[in-house]
Amino acid sequence: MPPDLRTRLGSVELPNPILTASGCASSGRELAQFIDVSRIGAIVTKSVMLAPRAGRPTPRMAETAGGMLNSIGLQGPGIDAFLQRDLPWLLSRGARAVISIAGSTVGEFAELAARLSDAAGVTAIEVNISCPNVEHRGQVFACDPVDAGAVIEAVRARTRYDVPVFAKLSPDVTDIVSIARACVAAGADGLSLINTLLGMAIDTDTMRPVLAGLTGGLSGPAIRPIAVRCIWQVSEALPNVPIIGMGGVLTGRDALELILAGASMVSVGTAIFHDPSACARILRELDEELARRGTERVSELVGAAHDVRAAGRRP
Ligand code: RRO
Repeated sequence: MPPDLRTRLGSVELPNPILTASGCASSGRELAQFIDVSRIGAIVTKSVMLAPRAGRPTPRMAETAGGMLNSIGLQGPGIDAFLQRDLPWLLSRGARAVISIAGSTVGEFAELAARLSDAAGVTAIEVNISCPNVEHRGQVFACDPVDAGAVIEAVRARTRYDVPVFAKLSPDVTDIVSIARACVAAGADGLSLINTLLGMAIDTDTMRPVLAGLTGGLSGPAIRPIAVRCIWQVSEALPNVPIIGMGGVLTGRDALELILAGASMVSVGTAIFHDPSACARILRELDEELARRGTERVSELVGAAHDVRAAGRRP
């Protein structure tokens, strides 16, 4: 028997745990020439805002050792065009659609949630709280437990009861568990861990910052140990809260590492840029990893690395 890859995204069941990571496959259309978008667990869209946005000036991507920096600046079509064009396309292809939303006020997040709740076919909402809060001196929502909780409470209140709400957290905090707890207390059905880390690169020939936006989000294999640590810490503190793990997953083995840390789903992001069929390949590789180990269900391995401590094999 092949391993059972079904997994739960809150109240919703997905056929397998491999998702795209927000921002790395737009709304899924670009991937359709490489993979069958209905075969992976879900497409997680680029964060949608209320209004269309051009994003930051270029250059806004840069390669780094073991990863890349981006400062896209929330480029996107806005919710109206998304609902008219992108969501229907995803549904017409049989894909499950997890919609990432971003706002600069609590009210904007709530309005986006309400607009999505009126639309059919939304599998879940991922709330990207790694945006500056214009009502709070531009401090990033995800870096403050009160601000983070306020967004999640507002989104949960405006989202249909049967649509799970996941909060996507930033690793750029002293204590990610306190932010996770605040989001869950505010009604998050699950957590997405982790967004990129703030980084910067300087061109030593021009002696100027590489990115026009100066700083950017670091992603790729360089950050995988940080993702594993964050997933581990949150899963240890909140073992019953579903986690979508992401951060530098390039192979099925990498996906398994995040699962063992406590993720029940794994998003693939930066890998897509050099291998557009990475999600399908990683799904196949994960299946092979489980089959080789004789694992019947992927759900058995979610957080399994924590059992090492319980068995007393580690302090
Ligand atoms: O658009 C971006 O520049 C961006 C976003 Br919203 C995010 O959440 N993470 C990231 O690395 N880039």
